[in-house]
Amino acid sequence: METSCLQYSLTEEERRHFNETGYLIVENALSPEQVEALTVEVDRISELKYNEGHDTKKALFYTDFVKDHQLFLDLVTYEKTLPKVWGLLGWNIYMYHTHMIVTPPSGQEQSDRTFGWHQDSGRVNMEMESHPRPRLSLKVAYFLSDLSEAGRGNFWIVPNSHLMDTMPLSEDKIGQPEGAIPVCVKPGTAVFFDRRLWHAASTNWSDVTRKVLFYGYGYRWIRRKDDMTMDGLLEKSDPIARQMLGDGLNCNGYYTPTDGDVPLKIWLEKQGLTV
Ligand SMILES: O=C(O)CCC(=O)C(=O)O
Repeated sequence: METSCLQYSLTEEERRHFNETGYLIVENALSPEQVEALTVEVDRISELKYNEGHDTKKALFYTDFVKDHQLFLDLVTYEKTLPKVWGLLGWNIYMYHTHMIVTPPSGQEQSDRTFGWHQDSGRVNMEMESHPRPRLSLKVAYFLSDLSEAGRGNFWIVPNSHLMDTMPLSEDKIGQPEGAIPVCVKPGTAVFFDRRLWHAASTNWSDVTRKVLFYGYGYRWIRRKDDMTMDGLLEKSDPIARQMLGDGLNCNGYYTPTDGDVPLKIWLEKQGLTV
């Protein structure tokens, strides 16, 4: 990690916004060149999946993509976003899950059918006894296609809903919850969201294919949510990237880390920072 990343540290205003609303939008997190190069790789992978028989009208949900290209690996410790992640969660973190979503035009008539509203982490929400539910993790979504208009399969959220354990939805499955909004952003925007924020994927009624990369970060004692392939990646990664990929000295170190488990902590200390 280069110290130049510290210019992108979480500001107090960003912390306040994230804590209060459950999300944070960072425009121009990726340059147009990065967006273009990442899009080439996303298109290559989508093409492979379509050739393997994936329905070209249905959203492609592809996990564990970091192994598929250096550009994806580079984003794991991206200087414009990782400092904000550790600013929110602290240093005992790793990347527990990634998924790429490509949402082609659905060809469907626009409708008001209720989307699939949820908080992340599945059974955690039923089995963890506390109110409000604990934050535990967040995702950074990098938008590669132009979602500045609604109706393009936008990511939908209910701002300020992250401390709510339930979300009232209509029984007839028509309409979205009160306060719900489509996140309308330009290519290159990164959207950080608390796992507890009520959110949903939506139908793409436009003729623009939606392309997004999601990187999930959480505490090191949380299990990974997909294969999170590390083979071949650890060898070419620096110590902080290895921590983010899930490396460590032993299992006890997930709970009670020693310095060798958490190079990020050591690096921050060297910079005179405690998070
Ligand atoms: O595709 C989307 O916009 C929603 C993604 C989502 O629900 C998730 O990451 O949990």
